[in-house]
Amino acid sequence: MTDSRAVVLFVSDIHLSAQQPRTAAAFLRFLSLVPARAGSLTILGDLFDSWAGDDDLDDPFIATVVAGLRALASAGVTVQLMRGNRDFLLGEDFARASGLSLLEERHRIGLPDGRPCLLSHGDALCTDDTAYQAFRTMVRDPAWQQAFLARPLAERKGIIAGLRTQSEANKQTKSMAVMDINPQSVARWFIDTGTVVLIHGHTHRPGRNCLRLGDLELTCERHVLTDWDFDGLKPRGGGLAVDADGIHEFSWTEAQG
Ligand code: LP5
Ligand code: MN
Repeated sequence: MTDSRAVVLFVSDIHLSAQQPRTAAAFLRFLSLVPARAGSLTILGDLFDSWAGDDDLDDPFIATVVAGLRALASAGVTVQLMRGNRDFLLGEDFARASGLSLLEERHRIGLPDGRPCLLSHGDALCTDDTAYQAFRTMVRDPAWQQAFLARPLAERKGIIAGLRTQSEANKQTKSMAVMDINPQSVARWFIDTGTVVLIHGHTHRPGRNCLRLGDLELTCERHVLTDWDFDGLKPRGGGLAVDADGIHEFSWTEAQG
């Protein structure tokens, strides 16, 4: 049997917000049980439904999440977090308060079974969604972020609420194919980084896909993480547990413990 400390867990797209209390409760319960099951937890983006800036750390809901993460670090679990398209403004103050380290987009690791693996939120691979990519380029610019963060917190939250509504409306007009990752972009990343496994979230289409890189006669694996939602009609949550035996999907239920 694998030593639980050797297990690495991956989750993403929990979309935590005070307006989704069941999802938050299920995720906090999950966090409290991680120390008994794994030595490390990596969150691949969109932990929060949106993030207006680290000056929101006093918010009572956010403080509860920070305390849940901090307890993991105190129990000796290594916690890492990559920013997603909803919470790319998460910064060092949040990381320090939560006892975790922030990962850059396209983070390369060695899996416990020895294979080189790339971690990503996944939105950067949706290259057919040109409207989103233009928006992404704008908001990932450090000067733009500095100017945005200089606005009052309440004003930022208002802008983000408007954008969320707009984003949901935009998605009704885009095809599923446009909003999925582009296979050529994935192949490019595998070649550029010398990896053979990719783990990402964002698309909310969990599963394992194989990609054959013809020139290299190599089959690469892409694993997509599920999103979490215990407030809607289709309760769901989970992720991947990786150990020396390989990559295993796990699902989480509200009653689990
Ligand atoms: O998030 P989701 O799943 O709904 O859809 C994403 C893409 N949308 C987004 C936008 C976020 O949902 C909005 C919240 C982000 C919080 C950011 C914090 C601070 C930034 C504030 C910026 C003003 O990521 C969606 C994709 C979908 O994934 C699938 O991949 O399609 O993309 C869009 O909907 C973007 C549109 O296509 C383009 C929008 C252009 C709007 C420009 C307004 C600029 C306003 C500037 C104000 C200062
Ligand atoms: Mn996302």
